[in-house]
Amino acid sequence: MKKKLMTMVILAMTLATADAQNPIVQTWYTSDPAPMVCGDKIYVYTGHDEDNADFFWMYEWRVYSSSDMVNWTDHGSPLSLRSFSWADDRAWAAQTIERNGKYYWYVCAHSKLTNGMAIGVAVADSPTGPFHDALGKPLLDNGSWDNIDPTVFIDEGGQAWLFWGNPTINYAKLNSDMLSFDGEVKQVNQTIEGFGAPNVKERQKDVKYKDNYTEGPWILKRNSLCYLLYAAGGVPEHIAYSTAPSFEGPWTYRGEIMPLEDTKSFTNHCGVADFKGHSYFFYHTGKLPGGGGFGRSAAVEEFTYNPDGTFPL
Ligand code: FUB
Repeated sequence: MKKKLMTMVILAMTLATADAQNPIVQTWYTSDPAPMVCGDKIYVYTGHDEDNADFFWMYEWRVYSSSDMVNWTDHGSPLSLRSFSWADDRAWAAQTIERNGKYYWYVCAHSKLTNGMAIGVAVADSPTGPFHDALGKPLLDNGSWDNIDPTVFIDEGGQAWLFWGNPTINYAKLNSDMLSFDGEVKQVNQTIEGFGAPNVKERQKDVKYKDNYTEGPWILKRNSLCYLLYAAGGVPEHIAYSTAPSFEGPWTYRGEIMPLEDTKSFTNHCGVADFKGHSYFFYHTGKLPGGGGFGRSAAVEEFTYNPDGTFPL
């Protein structure tokens, strides 16, 4: 976040959560944090970077919860590559959502069926599991390497939306079973107005665009406004966002939420949640001792939306 906001946020954190520390978990590397509020707790679903890794060789996902944003309970790893018979590598970014008392954990992993990245979904009766592969096969597996970083949101009409992709932005409506698509998978047309740069294939080498979508989308809807937050700028990544009147667009580029800073990680990945009357922005850094670009850890800052719904700059 920009300096002014950081100062404000640090002050707010000092006043509101005097003992909060970043990274929020200091015993494991916890990448790609995805918050979910359930009852009086906030859960954070993360990836798990291996110690001393030289790539994103990742094998499991983990869950943490808190009642006060200060103390975090480790619920272990209720989901791993072993949970998916079709997956053999790269347990990358994921997100969990509740519907009708069931918890759906959308993941991406390397598919041994197609040798691409695929999206799968696990289900449980509790936010901490046990989770199992809900379909026994991927939800989407077409051999593409773009199928990473699923993000999910259920709007006020009960429509569930799934977005994902690097460097394309793809989306589909989910049926109310949360296990199948309602209609076809669509691709967002990236434009300068919508995302700071056109679709990758249309970008010109000599042009300096004001921004560009890279990966790690996070969708939400608040006061009738749809938000798409994302890692941007290639590597190193910062976090930017776009808004639209509907998840089908048209999208308007809104600028950076978390500009580049020395996070010691060349990737970033965000998630946002409102919890007990406060808004929180989750991201990851490589700042845990021994960490770095392949040893990332979840962190969080409190923020306040501007009156018009934009993020503070
Ligand atoms: O954690 C592996 C990959 O790194 C994620 O899928 C991306 O969003 C980036 O954070």
